[in-house]
Amino acid sequence: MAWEGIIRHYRDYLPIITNKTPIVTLLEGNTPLIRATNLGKELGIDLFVKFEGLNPTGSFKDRGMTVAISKALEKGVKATICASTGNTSASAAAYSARAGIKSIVLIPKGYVALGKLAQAMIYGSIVLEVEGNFDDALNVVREASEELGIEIVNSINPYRLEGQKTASFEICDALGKAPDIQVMPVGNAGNITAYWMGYKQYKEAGKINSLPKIFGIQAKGAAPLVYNRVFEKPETIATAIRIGNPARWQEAIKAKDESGGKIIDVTDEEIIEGYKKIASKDGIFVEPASAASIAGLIKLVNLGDIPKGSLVVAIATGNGLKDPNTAISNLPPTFTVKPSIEEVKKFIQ
Ligand code: AN7
Repeated sequence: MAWEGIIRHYRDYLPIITNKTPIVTLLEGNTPLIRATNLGKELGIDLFVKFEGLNPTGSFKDRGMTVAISKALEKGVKATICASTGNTSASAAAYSARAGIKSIVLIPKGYVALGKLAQAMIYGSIVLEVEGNFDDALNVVREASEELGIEIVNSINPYRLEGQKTASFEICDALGKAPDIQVMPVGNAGNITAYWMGYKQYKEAGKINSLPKIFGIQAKGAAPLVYNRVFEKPETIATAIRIGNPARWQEAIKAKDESGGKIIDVTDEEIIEGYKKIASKDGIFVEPASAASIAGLIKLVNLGDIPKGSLVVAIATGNGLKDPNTAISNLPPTFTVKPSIEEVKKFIQ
């Protein structure tokens, strides 16, 4: 049967969806779980990458947005609002457009990848660039949503998590069991919360017998969960996770503790190394925040936190094409040649 999107496919696990819920979908989900043979071999583990960058707007946010916008439409909401480092705004804009609902997005001025900004604009959102960071924008959005009665579609909206948990179902369905270990980037901490909810629900339903250890990765300049303090001025090349005061703080700590995992940080240099490595070794182009997964994975293997031979899933949350500037500015320049075979030969050994 053709794929119908995460709501229809996992309807039995989404009790919040009723017969009255109008389903707003772009056929999100069903993303590939790619065996990263080359990097896995180098690290001595059985490594899979869940490529969430292949969702309709290029990130995992679409899973949560299909549910949040469907429920908003059911309620008769006229407008949605969100703060975003870029991917949430792209997804909110697309799904709101499809539902015929107005969307307003607040993004930190100068710190959103080009592709994401273009998305919010073309889907027809009102795009407000805030002179401040994500945390400042989220504070305004919370106030505006309350005062103006506009539906907030950040991951403090519980419907978002309901949709996002379906990624853990897909991983278990593809593997026929739960992985030993999952590694994922953490920003506002909605996704780690959602995955843990999903794994626990699948175990209760008897679909899996074990639960994975969850390892969350933050950028060193934006690592509130690692150092247990708010970062007033978060800074990292991975702008998607440039967040200093995550909304789902306690839930993220709970997911880590209950699963027996850890939350660690990686430097921007390590992120760029992981970014180049997963693309050049296994052909998977992810955005910098997602490369934090890879950087964290390498670090955890070196620290001995991931035993050799483990079945590991790294979550690649967003598509590399969203942020071409970061790729180009961190790679050696290309060569310009005359259109002659002699010139071309000079570059081929
Ligand atoms: C590619 O778009 O917060 O820990 O406003 O875009 O659930 O926040 C994005 C977050 C990881 C972190 N990878 O997930 C937003 C936003 C990518 C992301 C995260 C984000 P959360």
